[in-house]
Amino acid sequence: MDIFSLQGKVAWVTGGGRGIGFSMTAGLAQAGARVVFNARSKASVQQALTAFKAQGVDARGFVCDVTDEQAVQALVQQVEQELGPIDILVNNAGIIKRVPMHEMAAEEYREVIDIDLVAPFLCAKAVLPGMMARRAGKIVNICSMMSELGRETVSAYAAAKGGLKMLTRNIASEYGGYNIQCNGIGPGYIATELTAPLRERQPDGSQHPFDRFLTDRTPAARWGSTDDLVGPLVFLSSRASDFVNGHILYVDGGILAYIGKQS
Ligand code: NAP
Ligand code: GCO
Repeated sequence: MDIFSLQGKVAWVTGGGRGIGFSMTAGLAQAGARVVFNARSKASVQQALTAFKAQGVDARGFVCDVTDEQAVQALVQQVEQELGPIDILVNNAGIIKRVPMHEMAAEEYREVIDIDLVAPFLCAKAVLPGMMARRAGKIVNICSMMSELGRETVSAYAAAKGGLKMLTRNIASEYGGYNIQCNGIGPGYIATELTAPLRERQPDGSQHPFDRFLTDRTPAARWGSTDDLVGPLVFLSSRASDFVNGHILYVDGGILAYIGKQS
């Protein structure tokens, strides 16, 4: 079953220094890829390299803010000179701001859109020419439950992730003829820094209301772990998915299929 092997491939995971991106970077390496990641500071890159080394993962790290088109282009050029063509791009870098929309500043809204929706466009635009020339490539965009559902306080994030779903489908439509597959992964609720505020214990030591709500709303009755995303990503990065294009693979423990437990 070497159709799942990534041997000899070069993979770039944006924001791969921690959280979901860290596990995905390690998972792609374990599947045989040479892996590259970026973070916004040298300290973050160094911290991640130390953690990767401790796990026996030989990763290359770059300081790059994915909203900076020149920096993105420079990263791709350097990687392609030093390691060879980028075969797999994982648009993972992302932020969230939880603010009631009527109280959200325009600058806050724009920052979320810039990182979660404009940056995936910039990174895909940077790798597409090489993929087109080679007539092969994999782009995986990390979407969200909020690509399908709304909830209070996450208007900017839901707009960005809804847009990312359609950007995924449009890249698939526009570049499928070059044997480039662009798909999305829609994680459910995953235990990382980004969702830590939704799990932290209340002052009286009780469970966070959202934590209880979420586990009741998930057939698997648990939060996802970053490792739950590795298998789906290896699939969408490998030959095994060469005829899968424009698909959003939800890895959510069944949330989107479930009306929720009667309380
Ligand atoms: P996280 O732990 O906060 O990590 C976010 C990563 O994105 C960090 O590595 C961060 O790097 C990087 N990043 C943010 N802005 C950046 C920028 N402008 N330039 C470069 N890197 C940037 O979040 P996470 O939970 O792993 O989320 C990763 C992705 O999964 C996001 O797209 C998120 O929307 C999505 N997602 C998360 C969940 C969940 O439940 N956790 C569910 C669905 C989707 P720095 O070190 O530079 O800050
Ligand atoms: C939130 C959470 C979610 C998750 C994820 C769900 O505040 O609702 O942060 O948005 O991060 O995107 O798939």
